[in-house]
Amino acid sequence: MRKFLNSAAFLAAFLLGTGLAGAHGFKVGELEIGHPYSRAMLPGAKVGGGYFKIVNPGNTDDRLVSVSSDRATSVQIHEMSMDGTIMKMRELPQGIVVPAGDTVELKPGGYHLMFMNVSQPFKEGEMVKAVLTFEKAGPVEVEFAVGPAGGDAHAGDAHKEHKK
Ligand SMILES: [Cu+2]
Repeated sequence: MRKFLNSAAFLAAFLLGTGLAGAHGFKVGELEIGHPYSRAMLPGAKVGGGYFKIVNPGNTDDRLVSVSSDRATSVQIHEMSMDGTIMKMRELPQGIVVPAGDTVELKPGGYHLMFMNVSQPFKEGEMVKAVLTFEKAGPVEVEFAVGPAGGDAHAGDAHKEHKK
């Protein structure tokens, strides 16, 4: 089953990856994972972010429960939000619910993944593999397209607290 899912994801990546730069997607069960991407990490940086869209056209809620990657010792699911003027980050141990008929977006400033203790910093232009596991739809291997080092809060101060 896992093997089938992986090859299906690979095929989807191949078919969709040949279009517009970065416009790639993956499917698992009824869920569609749109354009996973990350940013190039600065030398010495230990954490990398991960972003994508999850579309759930089905009739049942699902939940992103865990993520793993051989590029990181662990991958955490985080939420970033403004508390007044202070940017706050917290890990979501329960993951992220993807309601039936809805779309959830992981993006800078909101929900995101954190690749922890990355030993080989992500470089622009490479693809970083990770496995997303959903409560109902199961696991799916996806690839994060690494773009330029961004000026968003991820690359900078907001993530210093993650390095402890
Ligand atoms: Cu974070």
